[in-house]
Amino acid sequence: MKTYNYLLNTIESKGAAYLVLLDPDKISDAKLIPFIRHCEKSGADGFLIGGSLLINGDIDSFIEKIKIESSLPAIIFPGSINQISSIADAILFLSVISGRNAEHLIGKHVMASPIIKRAKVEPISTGYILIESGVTTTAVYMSGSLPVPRNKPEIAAATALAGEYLGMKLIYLEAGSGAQDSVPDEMVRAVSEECSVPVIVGGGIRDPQTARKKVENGASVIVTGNFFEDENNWYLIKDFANAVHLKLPVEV
Ligand code: 1GP
Repeated sequence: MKTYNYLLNTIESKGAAYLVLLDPDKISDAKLIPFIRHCEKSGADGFLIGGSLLINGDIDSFIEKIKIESSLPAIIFPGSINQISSIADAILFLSVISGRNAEHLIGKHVMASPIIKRAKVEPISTGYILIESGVTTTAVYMSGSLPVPRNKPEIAAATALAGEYLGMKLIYLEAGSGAQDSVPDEMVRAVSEECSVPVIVGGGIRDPQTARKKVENGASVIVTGNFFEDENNWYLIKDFANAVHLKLPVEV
């Protein structure tokens, strides 16, 4: 529970947590170290690590490099069961509860659980809810399931509550990496009001104002990925962290 408690404490003390997604297929070795340093000194609260395919390299050495550079938690955000590593601090144990595909509700979990146990990596049970976002995202395609229509906040809220009642510790509202439209504020609010576990919001968040709006509507964790694949945007990490940390004075 160490990493989960760290997230809860961060949410409590800062108002919300800011996690940066690192996809091993999308960041070169040369950029990884400077990016990690930049994120840490700019106020990010941790890293999510994962990708839909993981074609390049192995996840152990990728996470090892992160752990050498940073004391922030490295949390696996798995795209498949080959993304489990004993070097990580935790793994989001994702169930795609917006879908009705048994493989992503329980099937993969049966195969992954013994590996996670042997790796001694902390599993954090997470209800993963895919939200329609204007285009077919990789997450929707790979999960083989339909996303929640973006104009149906009540369906997202009922789905999240079901996840909470099933014992999930986090709810992740996912518009999909590189989504055209982020999760609607109204939906973030409906879900946050309905559940008592922290709500993560990610996908298509490309500016600090949008991140702030999600937090003001009840999001407890904000995730960005795609936007920082362009090095020219790195200088904005601090602005994202400031926008997410509702309870902290703005750092310059
Ligand atoms: C994807 O929620 C994350 O799983 C981040 O999305 O890459 O669009 O920021 P972006």
